[in-house]
Amino acid sequence: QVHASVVGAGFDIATYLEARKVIVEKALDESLPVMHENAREITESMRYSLMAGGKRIRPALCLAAAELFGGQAAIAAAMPTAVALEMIHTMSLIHDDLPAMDNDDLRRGKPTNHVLYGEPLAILAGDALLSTSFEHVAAHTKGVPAERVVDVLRRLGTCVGAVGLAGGQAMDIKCEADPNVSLDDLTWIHTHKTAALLQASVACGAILGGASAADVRALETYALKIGLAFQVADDILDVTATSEELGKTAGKDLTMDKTTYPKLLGLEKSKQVAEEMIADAKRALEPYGDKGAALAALADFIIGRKN
Ligand code: GRG
Repeated sequence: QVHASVVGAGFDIATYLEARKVIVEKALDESLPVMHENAREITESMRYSLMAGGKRIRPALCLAAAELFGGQAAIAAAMPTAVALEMIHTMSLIHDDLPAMDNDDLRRGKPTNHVLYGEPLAILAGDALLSTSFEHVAAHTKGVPAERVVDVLRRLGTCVGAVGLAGGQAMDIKCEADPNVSLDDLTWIHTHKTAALLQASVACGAILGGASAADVRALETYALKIGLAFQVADDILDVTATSEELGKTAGKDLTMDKTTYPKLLGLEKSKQVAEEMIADAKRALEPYGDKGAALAALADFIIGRKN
């Protein structure tokens, strides 16, 4: 039903995301002024990764959730949080690319932060982006009751911590090359490493738009499912992209030690699981009818994306 209403309304997700990207990138660009000459290099390093492209999915989720409950007016109220979410995401990517973690030289087709600025500055730029995210919400959120802003700050903190991004990454590292990783372990990693920030994105947007606690929970269910689907789709893409390149049936993830959904369930079953997760996500939006169109379209986009 929700899906049909999106299509029926001629909702074009690419146009929608591009329009959101424009207003989000303007806010991101304004969020990091050079505050002191001695801080020029670290600020440039932060800005380099923050402005290096990306789909801006987390801000889009946050703004869509805010608009669902608070209308157009809520977009301005949620923008500082949308910026903060992208700062947190960027921090996680900078740290994920470090030699101590994934040791990647390229991100979004560009040199990674530590390749350009050196490892010490990349670590510090990540730390500074994380702390600036909280500062940005506290300093710039306008027209929202203080207890809602505190709730947002608490949720941002939780989603980065030991039962969020950091914990998910720690478990991922622990499970790397472990041949006995279970589907439950994998789901725990995906839930914390990926879904937690997506859940915080919609929950914070909803809270800033004036949503009730029950509405926030419904949107968290939606975001958990799209986060899990996102990760399964990613694993599938890894396999299929490599298969096409190599002209073989088995891709790199099926031959590597790392446990993935396709490795545990096979490609077809994994595709089915991802589709079921997206259906579950959209089911959580059913109470909102046409108003949930943007979030429903974002769910489809996540599983259908090609990059
Ligand atoms: C330092 C406190 C602290 C935490 C960081 C490194 C780390 C701990 C966590 C890693 C988190 C991570 C890299 C998760 C993967 C998330 C993911 C799905 C990234 C891809 O997101 P997209 O597709 O990327 O939205 P773009 O490029 O579009 O922004």
